[in-house]
Amino acid sequence: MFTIHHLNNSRSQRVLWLLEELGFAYQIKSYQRDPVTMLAPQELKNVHPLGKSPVLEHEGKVIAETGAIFDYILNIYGNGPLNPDFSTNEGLAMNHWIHYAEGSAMPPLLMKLVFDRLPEKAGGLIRPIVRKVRDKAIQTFIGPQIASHVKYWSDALSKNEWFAGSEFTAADIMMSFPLEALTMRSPDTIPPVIQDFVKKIHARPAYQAALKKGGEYAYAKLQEKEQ
Ligand SMILES: N[C@@H](CCC(=O)N[C@@H](CS)C(=O)NCC(=O)O)C(=O)O
Repeated sequence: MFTIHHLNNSRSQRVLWLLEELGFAYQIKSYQRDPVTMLAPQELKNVHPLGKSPVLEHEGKVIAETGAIFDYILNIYGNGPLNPDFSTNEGLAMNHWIHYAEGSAMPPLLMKLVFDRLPEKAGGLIRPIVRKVRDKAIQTFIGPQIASHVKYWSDALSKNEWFAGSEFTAADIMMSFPLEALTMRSPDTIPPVIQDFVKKIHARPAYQAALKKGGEYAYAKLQEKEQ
């Protein structure tokens, strides 16, 4: 049995969804973010020293980092529709997107989130200066970085229906988080092809089943708006 250490409103939603798609049984150990700092509770550090979610426990093994968890679960599942063989173009593409999602796509999105919140954290006197620093960083570095990633996603989804080709794979589950995060935070800047992708994944029965079991997940808001 898989145990997922799952934090509300977080990336670990993807692990629940992957397990639902594969039809694997799992249990959830739930943790709540601190409503002020948004950090995970100390308790999660008892499971893994970084204290971040997701963490997977299986047969005495403790695995952290979403990409590593995906590799572990997919290795148990073997090759199949969601996990094309590594020697095929689809398998290679899937592996790229699985590692790209956390390695390259998320860092500029996280930087934007941190810089956006900087002025409210600064004291009254220096707030205008901090605001200027934020604007400059977003204008000159973070914004162009995000734009280049968004174009990369749009080009991929304009060429093929799914990230790794014509079939839905684990790469689409892994890529859901950066796409949902951006769609939620800056809906007006999202090209239609990305909006369509997010709508399509939200309509999947396994996505909805994972949502029911995982609880609060603000990134599925688009779906709520559509209903
Ligand atoms: N790259 C890591 C990121 C893990 C991570 O930052 N998780 C967030 C949830 S989205 C977290 O636990 N945040 C709470 C905290 O940092 O205390 C992964 O994909 O597993």
